[in-house]
Amino acid sequence: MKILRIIDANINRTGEGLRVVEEVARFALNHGPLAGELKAMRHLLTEAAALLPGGKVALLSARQADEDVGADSFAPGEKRRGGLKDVFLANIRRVQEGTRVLEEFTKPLSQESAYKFKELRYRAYTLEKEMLPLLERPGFPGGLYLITGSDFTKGRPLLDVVAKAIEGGARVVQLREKEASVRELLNLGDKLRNLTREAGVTFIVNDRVDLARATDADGVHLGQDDLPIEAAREQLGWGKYIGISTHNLNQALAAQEAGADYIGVGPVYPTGTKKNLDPLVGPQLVAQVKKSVTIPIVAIGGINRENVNQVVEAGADGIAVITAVMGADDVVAAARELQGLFE
Ligand code: TZP
Ligand code: MG
Repeated sequence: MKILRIIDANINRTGEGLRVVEEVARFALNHGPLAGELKAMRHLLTEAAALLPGGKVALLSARQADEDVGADSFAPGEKRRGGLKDVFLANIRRVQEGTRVLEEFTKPLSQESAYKFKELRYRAYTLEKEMLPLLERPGFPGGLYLITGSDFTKGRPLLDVVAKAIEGGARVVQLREKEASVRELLNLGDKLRNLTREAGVTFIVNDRVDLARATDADGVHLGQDDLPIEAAREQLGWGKYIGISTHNLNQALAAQEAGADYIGVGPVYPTGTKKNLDPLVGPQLVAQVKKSVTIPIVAIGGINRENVNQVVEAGADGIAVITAVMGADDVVAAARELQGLFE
């Protein structure tokens, strides 16, 4: 009876911890895959409990919550829980401790059940490792997102132009040089990494996860035919940003579901800088996607000072441009004007 009481209390503790962490994953991080894993863990907890002799009924009859001598005592720090991260840590800890207690006390009653509690504990460790970096890093920055393009600088050195764009307020810089070799990209990437790091600007590598890792970029930007988000995530972990280009609502929804940190939506307008351009989507798709996803959306394709207001009105959180900044006569002023729309 005493053992059943311990088991009952710890099933509750574990289930409540899982539920709190699930709410963080779902509503604070908008994170489909992690929320799904937490839901699956709650089911496993229920399954493990049902395997115990007497099942739920026996556990309930052992419950004496009103006589719990520990009910009024707060653990140190319990009243001073700060942000989401603290809530997360306290509750994932609760799950780990609860499942350890369950494993120990159910062993003599049901090996099978004890084994499931053990599995849950290990899944809680993995989850902690994956979810913590997400709570520690800020959300993807909105505003001006500059994409490099050495051919569009009007003959000026690329690094000078990028430095000027940063001076004008660009929040993100993406390395994208379609004609360059991997060795050239690595070289340029290292330089851009230094420049952006010093300025506190986010650095993203286009297409290639290996280069994102090699340059210690903040993330990667994928196309629909590149490595899938899940595979890129395996390589980069949750501490890095993964963005993906989308050209319709279904792709946008799938990207969010797969755990993308932001999505590109486009091409909004005609552009001369991309070969094999997908069909134009107009600001309409930006507005439609904005209504349907919660992750940041970055509009792309032919955006300039004349049409930018339309995409801002459509709800874009950021704008990704090549020509409007790389090719501007006054790069600082061009960047300042575009970034100014988001401040
Ligand atoms: N993807 C869709 S359009 C585009 C890319 C990379 C190019 C955007 O360049 P610009 O000069 O801002 O139109
Ligand atoms: Mg690409």
